Amino acid sequence: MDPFSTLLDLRTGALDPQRKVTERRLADLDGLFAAPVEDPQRLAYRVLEIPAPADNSNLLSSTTILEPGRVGDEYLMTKGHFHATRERAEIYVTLAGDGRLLMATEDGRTHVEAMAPGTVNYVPGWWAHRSVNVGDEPLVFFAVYPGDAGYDYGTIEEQGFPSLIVAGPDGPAVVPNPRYRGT
Ligand code: PAN
Ligand code: ZN
Repeated sequence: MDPFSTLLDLRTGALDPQRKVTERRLADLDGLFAAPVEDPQRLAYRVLEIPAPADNSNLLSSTTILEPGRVGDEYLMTKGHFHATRERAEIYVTLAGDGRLLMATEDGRTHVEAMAPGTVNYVPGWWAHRSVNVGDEPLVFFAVYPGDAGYDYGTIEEQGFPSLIVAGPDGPAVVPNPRYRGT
């Protein structure tokens, strides 16, 4: 393939040219939140991808724009996933907003990192990852990952994350997930 460039707007995360776009509405996040979803058509997040061949010789990259808001006491968040090729790592660079990167291993360990403009989060292989918007503005981050990382959403759909990030009286709080079904 030939080299190419894309313009990344460092404030909004917009890509020019914009190629593949994935939209997730609350209806697509069915069962993610403990409380019922009242507005299923509401946009939760968009992923704008810079396509490349999905193999280990290439790097994929994308912007995620995660809207602010809550369902019950849980903040809007991404579905979250392990990489289908478990050992594949990833880098997140936050451009805007206030977030938390919730990570978990298959044996139930949790790790939370802050996401703020300029934060570079390193997600090692074997760690499931979910971003959570704890602020009042869109949370925008740019991600880079190996082309063959892939997505395993099923494990998280079945088991959930061991911990949740909820709105507490003093702001965002990490609490055990009572619905966690992992080991
Ligand atoms: C990110 C995520 C993106 C959306 O690009 O795919 O933030 O989150 P979900 O895929 O969990 O819905 C990434 O981690 N790619 O590997
Ligand atoms: Zn990932």
